[in-house]
Formats: sequence, C-alpha cells, structure tokens
Amino acid sequence: MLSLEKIYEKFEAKGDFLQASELNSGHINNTYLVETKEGKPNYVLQQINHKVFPDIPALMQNKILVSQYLKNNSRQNQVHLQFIKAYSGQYFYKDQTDYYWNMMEHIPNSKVLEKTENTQQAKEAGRGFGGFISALHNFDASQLHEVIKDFHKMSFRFEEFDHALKNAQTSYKDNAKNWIKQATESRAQMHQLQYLYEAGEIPQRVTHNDTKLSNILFDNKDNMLCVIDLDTLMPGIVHYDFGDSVRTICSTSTEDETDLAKVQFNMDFYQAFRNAFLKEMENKLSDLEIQLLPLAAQTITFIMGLRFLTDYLNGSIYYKTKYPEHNLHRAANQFTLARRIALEFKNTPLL
Ligand code: GN1
Ligand code: MG
Repeated sequence: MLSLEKIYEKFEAKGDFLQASELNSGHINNTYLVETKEGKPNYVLQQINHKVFPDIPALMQNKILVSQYLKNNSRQNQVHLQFIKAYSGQYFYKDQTDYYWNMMEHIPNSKVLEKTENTQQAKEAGRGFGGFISALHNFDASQLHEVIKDFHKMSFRFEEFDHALKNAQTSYKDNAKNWIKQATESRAQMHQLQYLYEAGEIPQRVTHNDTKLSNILFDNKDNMLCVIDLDTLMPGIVHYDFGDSVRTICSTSTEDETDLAKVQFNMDFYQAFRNAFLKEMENKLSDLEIQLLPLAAQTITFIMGLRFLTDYLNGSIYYKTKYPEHNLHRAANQFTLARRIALEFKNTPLL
C-alpha cells in the first residue's frame, strides 16, 4: 500500500505533508488527520471501506452534490465541508489495491463528542441535524444513489438476523440467547415505521442516516459548527435521523459501555434536542411524523442492537471490534437503551 503521504499527494492540497495520525472514530472507514508544514489548512484523509459501500463513485457523487447544495442554500456563517479534488479530476483516488480515498479540509478549532455533557450540546446537536434535513427539504431526492440498499429497512435487517442465527456457532447462540429472545419478541412492533412509510403515510426526505452525536463538530464553546460524515446520505424518512440522534445524544453511556446499569435515558437532553430539532424543521413535519418521534428513537436504537447482534452471530465481519464479544456487548447496550426509551414514553400515545 502507498504511504499516507503518497496518497495525500494525489490530491490538489495546498500544503506540504508533515505528518498523519489516525482519528479514532467510526466502525467502518479509516480516517486520518494530515497535518501540513504550513499548518493551515490541515486535512482529513479517509479510506472508504469498499466491502461495506459497493459503489464509492456513487457515494462521492452524493456527498459532493449535497455539500454544494448546502453551501448555496444555507444561512451565512454556516461552516461547510470542503472536499478536495484528486489530480485525476475526481473527488476520490483509487489506489493500486482498489481502496478508495477522499479528502476534505480539516475544520480548525473543532471537537467531536462521544457523549453529551450538557443540555447546550444537546440543543446544538438538534440545531445541527434539524437544520441539515430542513435545508435539504427542496433537494430532489431522486438525484441521490441508494448507497447501501435497504439500510434502515427493518424487514431486511431481520432477514439478515434470521440468516445469521441459522448459521451461527452454538457457542455464539448460547452467549446471546437473552438478546436473541428480546429481538424476536420485538419483531412486530419494530416494523411499524416501515409499514407506515411503505403505505405512504410518512413522506420520503433526504436524510443523513448516521446522525450520531460524534457526527457533529462543535467549537470550544459547545456551539455546533457542522454536520460531518455524509457517506450514508440517501432518501429516507425523518425518523431515521431523529432516532439515531436520540440514541447517542440522550444515552448516559456510549454504545461500548458494558455495565448496563449505566445505560440510562436523559430526558432533559431529549427535550433540548427535540425542541431545537423541531424549531429548525419550521413546521415542515406532519402531525403524524411528530407523533412518531418517540417510536423512531426506540426503533433506530433497536435496529442498531439487531445489527450488532447479527454481526456477532456472523463472527464479527462487518464492524471493527476490539475483542470477541464486543458486538454482543454493543447489542446488549442498544437493546437495553431501546427498552428504557420505550418505558420513558409508555404513556405517550404513539399512533
Ligand atoms: C457505523 O462507521 P460509523 O461509525 O460512521 C454504521 C452506522 C452505525 C454506527 C454505529 C455504514 O457508522 O450505521 O449507526 O456504525 N455505518 C454503516 O456506531 O454501517
Ligand atoms: Mg458513518
């Protein structure tokens, strides 16, 4: 494989390479901070996982189209992602081992949060993700490629789970038996959003599809700067994004926490996030869409649990893991959180 320096030099960057260090984020791609001798700008260089994303040129086309649209259609002072062209003229570089790379300017004085620390951050995250979907309200979703087919479709995720369960090693099934039971018991309820979408009750929108807290950049005063990681941008429903945010922003633990007593739901963060999100949406959501927001939080948290569990049963071939039970522990964490969300909203009529 080429060195990171050589890959960096394939792009039309301004500065000379000084050093690169891995940014510790994400379960799928490899991401590096490239510091230049000039120091301004620095860059974020990313190797995209082609086992997960089958058509990377299409993915890059989505990212460029949407980031340019956002630049032309957002309020002033909004920070935007600035992708860098490779000397080939495209926004990606394919190396000799068929790995694809893309690069963007690093946004200075920015930080990423793994866990919400205060309601200001929850509110700013709501402003970020709500503003993102709102700004794309008039963007024609048919221009976008479906980068991962059926990404948040519950019936597809259950098909994958069923298949994994059928072929799993007995020891994996034994270790996971309580969570397999929980997944199976929730099956019907967790399909509700999908059925409403398919029945045309919930409108299609352009969605980000990976709206976790760590996909927002904050400044050092906890103001939101920018939404990042546009890899999974595709047509979807607002519930995917709202739900995925709530699962990370309103949990008192990260998804790697193994002490399930620490996995709690923070209602103050929820209210702050929700209110800011809805304010940005400026009456664009229907009453039914709003009514379904708590179910969305439960459903997307559940689907992450189901995907982690499926990957565990498959022998951990999809997500990066640090130890053999990592995916099982993540599944337990997410199923626990989904249950706590259901309890929090049990008196809220969902439909
Ligand atoms: C993956 O790689 P990362 O962390 O951006 C996954 C998301 C999950 C997330 C769980 C393409 O995102 O769907 O929510 O892990 N992305 C893909 O943290 O599967
Ligand atoms: Mg992602």
